[in-house]
Amino acid sequence: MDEVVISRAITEKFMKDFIDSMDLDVAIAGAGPSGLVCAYYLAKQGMKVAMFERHLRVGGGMPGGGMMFNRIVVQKQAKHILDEFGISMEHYKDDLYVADSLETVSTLCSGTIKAGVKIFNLMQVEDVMIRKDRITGVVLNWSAVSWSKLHVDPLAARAKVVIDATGHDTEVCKVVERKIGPKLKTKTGTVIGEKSMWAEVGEAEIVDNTKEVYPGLLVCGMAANGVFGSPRMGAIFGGMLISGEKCAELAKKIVQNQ
Ligand code: 48H
Repeated sequence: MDEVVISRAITEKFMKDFIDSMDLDVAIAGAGPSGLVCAYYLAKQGMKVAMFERHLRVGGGMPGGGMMFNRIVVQKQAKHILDEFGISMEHYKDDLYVADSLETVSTLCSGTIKAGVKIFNLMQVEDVMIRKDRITGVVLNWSAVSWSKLHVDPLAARAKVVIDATGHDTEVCKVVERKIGPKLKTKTGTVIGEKSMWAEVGEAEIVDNTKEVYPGLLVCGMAANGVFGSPRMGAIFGGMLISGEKCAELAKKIVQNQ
């Protein structure tokens, strides 16, 4: 057992995947539940997809369940997505089911990677590339660079479609707004910002809000409600899963029409 062989194995295999991910069909910023579901459905349909996640672990806000009680609620309309991954759930009441948030995140992550998606953790999207009024890729850096407040220039990956799945922060949309002004396809042209908690409305509107917000840039999950100014919904996750599924459909059509 040679430590240098182990080191070479890790470096070579990582670099191969990273270099290969510099030309993508779809780049996804954020590996929370909506992004993972979106990536999975895209990869299942033959798209070349990579995800860039700022934190050490994937899953975004899901592992914490509701106020650190690690269970999530999912409504019947999203049950088929948990079934697709083989995630267990228990019927609670009416059209509501309860699942273990850790089982859900780990199974979504495993299914997504097995479907062919490359996930790069500890890497963040800090900017985008724009050509002729279209988003054409993501600008990447190690999260540790910004955490340590270092000045280190980034690298880039080209993508036919970029998806902002950064959750409450709506980071990719905010960077686009900052760089080109109020040109997003929202009422104001800007990121409107999420409204206070109202589960029923938040869950209903998230599906409509999942769409192209600028040529080549789609928004899914909590970021969709943040960008278009809809309410948050607390620890019900069906909307996130359905938004990811819808976003995959939209992204696939855009890739195929290019
Ligand atoms: C790379 C980034 C960057 C960046 C952020 O927050 P998430 O879990 O997002 P969703 O939309 O899949 O799920 C939302 C859900 O977890 C939630 O918060 C709900 C339902 N809230 C309701 C309420 O009322 O509060 O995941 C987003 C991920 C995170 O892992 C971030 O670390 C990551 O995106 N991220 N990754 N580059 N610039 N910004």
